[in-house]
Amino acid sequence: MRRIDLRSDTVTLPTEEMLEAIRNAELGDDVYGEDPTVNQLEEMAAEKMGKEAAMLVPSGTMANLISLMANTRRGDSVILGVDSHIYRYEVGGVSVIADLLPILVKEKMGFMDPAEIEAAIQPVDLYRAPTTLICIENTHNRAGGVVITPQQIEQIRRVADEHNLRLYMDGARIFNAAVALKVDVKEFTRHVDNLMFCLSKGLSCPIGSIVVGSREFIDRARKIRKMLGGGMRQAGIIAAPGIIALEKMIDRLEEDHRNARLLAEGLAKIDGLKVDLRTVQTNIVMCDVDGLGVSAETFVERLKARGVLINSISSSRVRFVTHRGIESGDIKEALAIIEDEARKIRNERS
Ligand code: TLP
Repeated sequence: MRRIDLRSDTVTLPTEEMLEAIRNAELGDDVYGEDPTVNQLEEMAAEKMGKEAAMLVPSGTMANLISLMANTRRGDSVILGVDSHIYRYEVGGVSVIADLLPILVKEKMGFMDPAEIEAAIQPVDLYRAPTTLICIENTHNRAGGVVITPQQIEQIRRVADEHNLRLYMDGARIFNAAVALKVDVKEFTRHVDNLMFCLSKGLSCPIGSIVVGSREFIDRARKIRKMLGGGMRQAGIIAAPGIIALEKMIDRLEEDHRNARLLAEGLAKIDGLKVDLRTVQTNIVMCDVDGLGVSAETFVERLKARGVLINSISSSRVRFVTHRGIESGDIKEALAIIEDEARKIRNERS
């Protein structure tokens, strides 16, 4: 049976050109700062983001953890979205390893209201864990890949400045945001102190994320990366496909967005499924299956048996992600299977 894998853009495989670049990469020991390919990628990333320096790490989770630690001191409090990846899917590293107290703010369409952020900031007194950092996520995964616009970030920046806080962006999919709004990625990055983005999602690299910020911040981050065991040696084999990703893989994200739209519009027409089309701005589609009378887990299993792979993200919601390797033909095929399976479920239940 053919598989149509819509679980995540993390399932993308490297291109032939990437594999070739890995084979030919010039290598050195990156713990000594001597891997020329890593150095080239880090310089490119810093430049692209309009920041002084950058550092390659194995994963987005490690990038977030290191950034939390490099931006704060143990015992500080940090403002996080209640639906943020850092809070929900990173095994509590923010508390367990970074020793930070999360202060949660609800997002609406992925965006935390600046007034609510302001209200959440802990006053400086004898009793409170001082708030020193605000984290935003862009695009926002659980909100359905929605874009937090440069104007929205600017509003949060104002609150950060007024209270002398740092602003960090989990930009795992920041290029999806830039492509969706057709603006330079610096429009987003210029309002934050530092950020991370992932090479291993829509950009199709096998491994890797990059932390970007001021030279001082990255120096601190390097030390923390070493402490966490993330210092890598001939990491040029990871960096080589990263260079290709930054040069060639960004513009094609547009195609993933078109496919997500096609999928979302198709799903919205199926009886029992609900999609909020306003949230479909990039490569993620959230879909409510409540109307079918089955749980999201059951729906996922039923589709898996037909070769369509997706993830459930709550008891009633499932997530579809488009990526390189999924063509519009695959979307149409998946929609036909989903429609058929939804009809069967409805019949069984009537
Ligand atoms: N997200 C993964 C899963 O962990 C849910 C996915 O399939 O979407 N920030 C954001 C916004 C992310 O979506 C992810 C990965 C990460 C950080 C962590 O990156 P990795 O998986 O490289 O540790």
